[in-house]
Amino acid sequence: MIKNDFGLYLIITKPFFPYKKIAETAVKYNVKYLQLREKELCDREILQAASEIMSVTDRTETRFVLNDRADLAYLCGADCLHLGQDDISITDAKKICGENVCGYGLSTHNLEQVKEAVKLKPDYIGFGPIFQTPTKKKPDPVTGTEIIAEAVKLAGDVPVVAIGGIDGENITRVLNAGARNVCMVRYLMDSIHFETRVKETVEILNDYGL
Ligand code: TZP
Ligand code: MG
Repeated sequence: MIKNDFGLYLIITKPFFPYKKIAETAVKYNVKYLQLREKELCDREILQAASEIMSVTDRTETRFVLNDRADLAYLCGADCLHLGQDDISITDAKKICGENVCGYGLSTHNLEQVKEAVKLKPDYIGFGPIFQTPTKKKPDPVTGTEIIAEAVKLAGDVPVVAIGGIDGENITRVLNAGARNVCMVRYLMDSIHFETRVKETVEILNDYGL
């Protein structure tokens, strides 16, 4: 089975450091996806943040992903758009974004949703919350680590990004359970040790062949 796994997926939410610094670090460590997920910013602030991030990621291997908003993704020329189960469908998003946005990611929270999501051929799917998380306002039930391998199997060649409550302590449990791509929001964003933590996480992923 061909897999397109990539290791670390970065989501920017209320970062301790400026957006530009986060983007520079993502590019430095060759992070494939860098998502802007700011639920409390107004539209203009999101576009401003997107522009700051893309001034760094443009013409690099790091793809800029905008969360939730097809209209803003079209306007800023994001590389990808990330949609949740309650957002508009990929089909509708494509009507808004046209050729301006090349890739789509989808959130899933259980195995049934994974099965449905892969039919839409997204670039990757998010799967979780693996552990409890305060980052999401109304989180879905925790999946635990036991069903990660099944989610990965069901997804076939679509990369699965494990998300939710993952940190430097429990990441190896997630990887040992079969995850090949991980996202940690608070652990990385809400810390003065952001760059060190990215570096250490990338080293752990490297140890797993990622
Ligand atoms: N989707 C499922 S859990 C989650 C999202 C966006 C938030 C994960 O944040 P953290 O801080 O890594 O628990
Ligand atoms: Mg959403």
